[in-house]
Amino acid sequence: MNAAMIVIPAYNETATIRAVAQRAMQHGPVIVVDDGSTDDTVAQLDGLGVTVLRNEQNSGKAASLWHGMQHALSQGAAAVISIDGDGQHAPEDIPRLLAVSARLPRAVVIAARLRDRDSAPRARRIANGVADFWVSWAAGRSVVDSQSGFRLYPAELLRNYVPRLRKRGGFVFESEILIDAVRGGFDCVAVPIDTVYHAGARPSHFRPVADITRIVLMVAGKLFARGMYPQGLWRVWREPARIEN
Ligand SMILES: Nc1nc2c(ncn2[C@@H]2O[C@H](COP(=O)(O)OP(=O)(O)O)[C@@H](O)[C@H]2O)c(=O)[nH]1
Ligand SMILES: [Mg+2]
Repeated sequence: MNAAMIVIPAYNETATIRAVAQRAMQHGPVIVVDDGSTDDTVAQLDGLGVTVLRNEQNSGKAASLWHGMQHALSQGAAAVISIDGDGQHAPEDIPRLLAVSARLPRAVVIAARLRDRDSAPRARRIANGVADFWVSWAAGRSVVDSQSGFRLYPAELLRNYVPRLRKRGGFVFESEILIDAVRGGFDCVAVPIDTVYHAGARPSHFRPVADITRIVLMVAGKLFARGMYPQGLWRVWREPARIEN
């Protein structure tokens, strides 16, 4: 198979996973990675015809994503699209990511929550802004919405990538791979999408202070190793982010 495959990490997403998977299936083969859910997330997928991979124990978002990505590569995927299982991303935007990727095959395409940004909680907006600044600096490229879990990764990037997976830093991987991608000669571009925060949704697994601290420490390590990489900061300041529509 030579198409894009869709990976959905899921940890206790009973309420939303079936609809998200069903909508995503309209746009490509779907792999759901159940991360030791203690609810009936897996049962929700019965009869749908999606691939379900399971981690016996909760291993964190990064390990789950990586598991799903490896499976997609083993099936010959040309690209992997990751999308969250909680309904905050619209699978109907997948064709827009694919269209940008067709034009820019060596780019990570981030579905960036640029529309209706004010609907995100203030703490999250601040945390995301901090993460974007540091990730951009270390990448030497303006990255928008570095914390979006909805992206397209070229298979070529993933095939040669050696991730550092940390259980407690489950959200660090998605920042680190952006920096490593740009350093490895890939571009990083954004496609604007809506910001969705449902009233009554389950609480986020992302802890703004703890998770952003982990991300900043990872980035700081990379900057130190590169003599603080002042050219990176200079490039970010000179060149605006690349936003594709
Ligand atoms: N596999 C796995 N997925 C997780 C874990 N924590 C969060 N996720 C998934 O990652 C996505 C984003 O998590 P979420 O809590 O919604 O973070 P937010 O959208 O950034 O506030 C969702 O699809 C979750 O199901 C985890 O420990 N393991
Ligand atoms: Mg979410």
